[in-house]
Amino acid sequence: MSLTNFVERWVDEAAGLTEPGRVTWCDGSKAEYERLVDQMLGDGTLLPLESPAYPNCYLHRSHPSDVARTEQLTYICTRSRLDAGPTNNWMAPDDARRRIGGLLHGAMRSRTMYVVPYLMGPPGSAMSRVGVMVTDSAYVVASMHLMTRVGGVALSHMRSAEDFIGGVHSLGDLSPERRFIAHFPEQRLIWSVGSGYGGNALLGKKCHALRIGSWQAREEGWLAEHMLILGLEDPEGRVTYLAAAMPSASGKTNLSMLVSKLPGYRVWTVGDDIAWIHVGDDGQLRAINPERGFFGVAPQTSPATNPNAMAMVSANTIFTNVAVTPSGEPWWEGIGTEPPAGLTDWQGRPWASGNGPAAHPNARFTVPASQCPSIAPSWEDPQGVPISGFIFGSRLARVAPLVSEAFDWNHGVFMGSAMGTETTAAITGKVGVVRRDPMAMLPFCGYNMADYFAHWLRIGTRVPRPPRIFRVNWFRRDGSGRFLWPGYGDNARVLKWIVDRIHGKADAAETPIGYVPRSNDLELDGLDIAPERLQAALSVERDEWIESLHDLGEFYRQFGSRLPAAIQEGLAQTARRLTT
Ligand code: GTP
Ligand code: SPV
Ligand code: MN
Repeated sequence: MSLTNFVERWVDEAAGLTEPGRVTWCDGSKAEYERLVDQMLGDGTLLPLESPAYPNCYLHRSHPSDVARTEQLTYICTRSRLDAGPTNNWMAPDDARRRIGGLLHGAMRSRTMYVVPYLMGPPGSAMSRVGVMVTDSAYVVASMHLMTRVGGVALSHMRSAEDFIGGVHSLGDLSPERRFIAHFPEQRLIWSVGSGYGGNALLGKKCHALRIGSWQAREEGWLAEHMLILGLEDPEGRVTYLAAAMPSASGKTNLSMLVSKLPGYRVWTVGDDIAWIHVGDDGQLRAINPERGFFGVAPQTSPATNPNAMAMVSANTIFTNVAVTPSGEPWWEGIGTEPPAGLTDWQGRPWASGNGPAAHPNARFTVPASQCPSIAPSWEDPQGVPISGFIFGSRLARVAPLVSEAFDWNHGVFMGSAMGTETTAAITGKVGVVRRDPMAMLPFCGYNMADYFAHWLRIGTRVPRPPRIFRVNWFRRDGSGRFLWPGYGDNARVLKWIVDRIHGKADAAETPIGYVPRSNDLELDGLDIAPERLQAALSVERDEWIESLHDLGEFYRQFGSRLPAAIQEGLAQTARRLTT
């Protein structure tokens, strides 16, 4: 049987379950994208943005209850509950097949089922992987066109008949009551019903590239991470590549394409959300971006905070849940202009001050990565780019300093595992609640997080000179709630310190939590910041840290004996350093 026959048989099974009126195979062509857009303009799924400043740009308004990822409805369905671990929702595969199968059964009656073969990763890369998803949403198909490589290119990268992840997606009735995002890593299968929202519905992204991907990565000895990839070019023209994990809506897109406020430094973008990282033959870690587009947060994106993003979303972009001006331009809070008279909000209502935000706080843009002015020449290199440093960043008003460096690999893995963060609008639920989010993977690790820590520790033993590991926090605040650090383009100053540490050129103070720069270890030329504010951003407060370790101990306890000794030891050592 040929490779495609096997895919066809799987698609037939999906059709047997969902009973579509029609089946359409997608080829990923421009003509196909245009047909989908025309059809969606016809049925109101997309609205045109009439402004000539935004050619080929469209607005999609989602169902008002379908605006973000729903972690409480996201499941890992493994035979053994322990393999999903205590931080994931778990459902037995048979139960899932019954409950979710019931919702998918006949879900596409009289609708079109689109078959979308997609490639995650650059063509020609041994690190790239194939998925085949079926969906009854034209918006999902068009978004997959922008975010992945769709069509024959996918099927031609299958290494064997069963070398693909299957995904079944249906909008269902969009009710959160009948919504599930289920992963069957043992069957290489994803079932998603009841949501059209990005991370729930574009199955190549979080479901495949992170949850199933992390499972495969552990089996095959690589890493699938919620990380941006960037190259920092220094004044000598040397480019140093870094990968940075940060929780949802916490600065990856911004950092990956920042325009440096430091003369002579330049950031090159390889990816903004996901990194697949392999140990190369030369013992060096090499990373690819499995995606080919950006699904980025719109609010607070402006010519001042992220000029590259503003430039890239001015054509061929699908906006979701933004507001729209009377002249047909997208608008959101923090875009840099006052809300114009006659603004229409994200739900299509006339906006008035006092009505809440005009754009949904998790409004997004979907755009081809190739349109980013800072896209790295190496971004589709089949060999990936060499990674010299890892950054773990989160959103914390207190405790974590602007930047610190781990003492060594194991200490860095401990540091990542200990990360806490304030929740954001990228997930439904309460915003601003501090929770543990190890390596920004809490919602995305497809297996037991304790085993994930062990996997990270093991990777460190396989590379002769493991990358340095850093922790950043752009979000520390003063007593009145103002950010201490200006962030955005000034984060280049922190990147410079990180890269200088890697190349042995920058100084730091040794503290109980790692190496932390003193004010004069950072390049501050041209920065207008009060010395005491910078001091506060860099400070390590013993009492705050000791308090945070209690909570961390609680978090670790749920893993029982599966928690690696080196992680427990990291906690014990930090406590000792803080109290002596
Ligand atoms: P996902 O796509 O959800 O994974 O998010 P992301 O990590 O790519 O987040 P993104 O870069 O889009 O950041 C979203 C939010 O963080 C926006 O509100 C930004 O304005 C804010 N943000 C990003 N960088 C900084 C910074 O350096 N300082 C401050 N204060 N806010 C920042
Ligand atoms: C995130 O929430 O981390 C995102 C957006 O990158 S989504 O793809 O919707 O998950
Ligand atoms: Mn993300």
